[in-house]
Amino acid sequence: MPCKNKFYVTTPIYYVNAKPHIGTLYSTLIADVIARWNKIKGKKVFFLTGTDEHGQKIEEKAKLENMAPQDFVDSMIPSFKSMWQRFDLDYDHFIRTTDRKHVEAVNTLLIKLIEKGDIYKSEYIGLYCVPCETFVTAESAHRDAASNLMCPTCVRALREVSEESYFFRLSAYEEQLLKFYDENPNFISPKERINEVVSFVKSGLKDLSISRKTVKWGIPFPGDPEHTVYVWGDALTNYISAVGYGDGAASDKISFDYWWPADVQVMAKDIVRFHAVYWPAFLMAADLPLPKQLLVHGYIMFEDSKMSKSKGNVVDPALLAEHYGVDQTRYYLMRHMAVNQDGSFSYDQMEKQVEADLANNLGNLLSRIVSLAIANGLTHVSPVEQLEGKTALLKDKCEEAFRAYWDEMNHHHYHVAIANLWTFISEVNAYVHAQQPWKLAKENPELFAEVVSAVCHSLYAIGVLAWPIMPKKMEELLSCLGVAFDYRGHHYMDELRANKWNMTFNLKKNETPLFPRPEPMPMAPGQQELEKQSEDKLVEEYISIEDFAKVELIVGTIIECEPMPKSDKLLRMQVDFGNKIGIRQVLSGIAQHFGPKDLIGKQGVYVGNLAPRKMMGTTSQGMMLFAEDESGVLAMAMVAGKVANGTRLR
Ligand code: ME8
Repeated sequence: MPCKNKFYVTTPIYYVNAKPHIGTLYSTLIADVIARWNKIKGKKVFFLTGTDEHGQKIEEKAKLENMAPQDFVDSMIPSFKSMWQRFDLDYDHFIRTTDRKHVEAVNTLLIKLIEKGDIYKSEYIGLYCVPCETFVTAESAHRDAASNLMCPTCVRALREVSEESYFFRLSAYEEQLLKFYDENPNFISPKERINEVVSFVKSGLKDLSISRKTVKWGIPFPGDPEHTVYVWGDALTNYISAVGYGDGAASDKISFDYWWPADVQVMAKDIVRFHAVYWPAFLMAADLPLPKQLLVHGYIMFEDSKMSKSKGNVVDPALLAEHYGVDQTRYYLMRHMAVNQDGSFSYDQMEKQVEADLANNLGNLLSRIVSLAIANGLTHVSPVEQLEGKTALLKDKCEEAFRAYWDEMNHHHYHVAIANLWTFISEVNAYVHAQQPWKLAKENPELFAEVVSAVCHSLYAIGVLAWPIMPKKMEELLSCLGVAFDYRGHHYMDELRANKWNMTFNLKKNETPLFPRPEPMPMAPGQQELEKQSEDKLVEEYISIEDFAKVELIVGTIIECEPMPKSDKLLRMQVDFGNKIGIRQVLSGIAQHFGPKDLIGKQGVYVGNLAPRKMMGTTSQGMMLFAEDESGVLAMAMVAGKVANGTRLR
């Protein structure tokens, strides 16, 4: 039965070829905040996350690790689960695309589409990027210095793939999709993102290739096990398989009808098209309801540049949790990043924000008022009968703060919601400052009790409202007020909306400060020195992937080789680089190391896009690569197995 009171939120399922990082943490954190926010709104919540485990990329990574694909994917799961646990990401289910139930659901979905006539077999010819697992059109491909077509996302070489494939009739859903976007203007949040989706659909949808013969590590295609299901047909289905789609059991049918459609599906901008076009089309074809909303967030960068291992700027979430604390990290990410924009991570900024907002503004307020009240024998705090003056004003501000927070949170404007709430905390601090309760304790005990009660009611509202962002710390804050937080069976939102300020509190001092002042992040050994060096030095040491992609390393076989006349160093070779490039002449100064007989028939590695160079009046159209050891002995650079001439190294 569809239920109004349920809330189903999902994250993308992450590829297991990399360990969880701050980007994947960020998406999962947003989903956790949404889940918790809905829990305190009284909804019954299902929060799904998981891993995407099939495909060529994973197959290749497993090979690199010398492991069977299943063993490799199994080995990656603990790092995800333990990281999510570390950050209190309280998911209800962790789906893996290798789960039996998921495999069954993919089969059920595809059989339904086959029966409907929405799937047919044909020939696929296209440019394919292996790392991104995506086909790229020639128009959108990037061109390198030698005009080779490269992936526009990762700037790596594209492979031309031609094979038999099953196709999904995506083109048939163009009109239906446009009508859906038109009728559901809130389908994508932020709204601006819908424009790029609409123009993509309007530019004409091509049918989608949904199977591969060349990829072995995947779900066998129903009725044709020579094919495996191509990545998106497999991955997207996780959102329905996790809640029982395709399972014959009656209980799972009930579960599916109850939870589906998802209320919010969280992802970054990189995968919007798949979720906003392919996914709804699959669901339309299967006569299933569409998700209510996609929440699309920006990318986290490191101090304005992309995080990458070679730059040494990948932020490790475990280190952040260890050094600053879990909730401090959760706070910083949610407060600092505007969901709809890219944002940059900086240790310095994080330290400043944690110190100002958490240690000073909120932490001090709590410890000051609780210590002062207890020191003056006030542990049991009662509501105030008649509120007047500054206290009445603060109560009104508390109500305003609730309303603003409610609106912004419901619109996914988390950073604005938090900023507003922290403005209220500043107002509570200003109220304390103006009332001077440390004087009132002796001079006016009645007003002192009123001030303490007002601050406790404010802190209570803050603790509950900020709970989705910092669950453990806010439970700790509330326990200092004598409140045992439990969202189950409690109508916190109704209570805060009514803003009655009719509670009693039993104060308890915290043993340690709620938010200790953050220490600067110590740098890894040697890093301090590195930091001192200029940007230029760093640039000298590292090249970007784009720079690397400019160098075309290709494999070729020497078919002819002879000493260059009048030279005792140069050899002149004719090298076969395959059909596309052909035979090129390469000169190399290696005659003192190798004779023609050593080289003819050998397959080596060449720089293919070096500008042609004349040597002794003869042109060389490539550079042969060698390894030279300290004693000057040369060894020819080769690939481990025989490959087709013209194959590019990446
Ligand atoms: O795309 N900043 O998996 P993936 C913010 N398996 N978010 C980031 C980020 C960054 N720097 N880096 C990654 C896949 N993300 C597919 C998804 S879903 C049916 C299949 C987050 O491991 C963000 O949510 O590449 C992005 O969309 C997702 O990780 C991509 O994860």
